[in-house]
Amino acid sequence: MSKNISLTRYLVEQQRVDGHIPSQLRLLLEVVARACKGISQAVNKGALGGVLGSAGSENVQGEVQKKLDIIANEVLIEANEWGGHLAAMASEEMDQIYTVPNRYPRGEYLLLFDPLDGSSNIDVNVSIGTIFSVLKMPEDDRTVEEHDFLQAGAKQVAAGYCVYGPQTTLVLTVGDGVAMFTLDREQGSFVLTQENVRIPEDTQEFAINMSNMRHWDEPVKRYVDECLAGKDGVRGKNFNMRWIASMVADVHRILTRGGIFMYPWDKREPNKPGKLRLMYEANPMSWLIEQAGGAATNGKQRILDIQPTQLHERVSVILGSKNEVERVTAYHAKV
Ligand code: P6P
Repeated sequence: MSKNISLTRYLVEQQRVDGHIPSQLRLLLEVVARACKGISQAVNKGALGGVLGSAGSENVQGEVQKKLDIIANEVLIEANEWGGHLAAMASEEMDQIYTVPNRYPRGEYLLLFDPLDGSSNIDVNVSIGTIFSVLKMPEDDRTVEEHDFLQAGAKQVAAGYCVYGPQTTLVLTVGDGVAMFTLDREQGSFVLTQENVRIPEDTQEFAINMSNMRHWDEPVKRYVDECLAGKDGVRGKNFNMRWIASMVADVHRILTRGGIFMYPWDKREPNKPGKLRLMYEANPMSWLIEQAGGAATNGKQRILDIQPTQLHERVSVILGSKNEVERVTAYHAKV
């Protein structure tokens, strides 16, 4: 890989050479990346910036908002509302959609994001991240409404995340594979550090919150029990377990070295299909995983085929190394 290909150059080449993305989408992705740099700065300041701790409010999910949740949300809104590439935005931190104010030109894209996923890890200095998904506005001559966002994940035109860890790394797909860009703080720019990311089809590493074991459905219990049985069991090999409780960090590990991530439906709240949100967590992560040769289902169907009915709906998530996801999904089919 030639040295120092910036995100800008990568996107220009995706636009000019490969014709994968129109200029408006390139501009949108550059603005999102710039916003992530700003969020990274705020996250890195931590206690020095007075940004840790709770904001004393709750989001639409009924979750306590951290100060950085709100800061990250504001950074993304302010960075994206004036550029003319968006019609509206939707965020985990906002109950309603945010339509671009009339004082700004309106574009043809819809941007959805979880501005700071894993925020329970903020105060303990564990990796967190921003997840984003881009859809096209179905029509371009009327007021945007919430139902315009309710498109299956397969309709995404771009998706990615920025993980704020030992490095700040932007991971992106526009449908032409997955590329990773590491923030060069001296240059202040994202530099291409990996492209054509591929996930091994097999793995010996699973990620799930084991404290919920007694609440899982049988297929998940069977899969995890077989992993725990190791080489003496039906799998004939030992498994390792990881759970960072930050989806961005767990998915980044899987994109980097393989693995399976599961946040399945469980009996704690039987009326909820899962904990994670479909539109701005599961869909963008599932597209990245599939673009890297992995698979992503809700146990019964491909996540990207799910037709959403609500903006903040939740979903059961099983994603990662293809053969492992197919195994867990097959166990569900036998129920
Ligand atoms: P638990 C973070 O709050 C999050 O939405 C995901 O990033 C993460 O995978 C999951 O929830 C962790 O949930 O129940 O293990 O704390």
